[in-house]
Amino acid sequence: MLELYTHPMSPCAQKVRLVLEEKRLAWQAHQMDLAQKENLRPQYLKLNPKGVVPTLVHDGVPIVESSVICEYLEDAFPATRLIPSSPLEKTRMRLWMKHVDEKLHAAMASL
Ligand SMILES: N[C@@H](CCC(=O)N[C@@H](CS)C(=O)NCC(=O)O)C(=O)O
Repeated sequence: MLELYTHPMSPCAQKVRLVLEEKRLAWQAHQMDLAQKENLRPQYLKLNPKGVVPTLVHDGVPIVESSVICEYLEDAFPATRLIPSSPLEKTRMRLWMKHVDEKLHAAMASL
């Protein structure tokens, strides 16, 4: 069972939702109310000590950090491959991941 703690405006969570959908996996969403600081409640901090979304819970085991979650999904569900096999293409994919983590996410936070 795959559960995702998410928020509609979170680019990090959106990245994981895209991977789940591209791989056509069944998953359950837990919409977090960030405005009400639901992410800082002790129950959620047990899953994600930084108190941020997304958090993926796979068969009861929490996995944090959006890029790490995406790579986990690729390893755990290899039937639909999203990471290219060519070393050069893989490098380009990693640069895009880095760009989202370091630039896009920061820009969205400013907005
Ligand atoms: N490096 C983390 C960043 C996660 C992050 O900062 N998430 C934001 C939403 S995009 C969040 O939950 N912020 C908490 C808040 O706004 O209170 C990841 O990629 O998962």
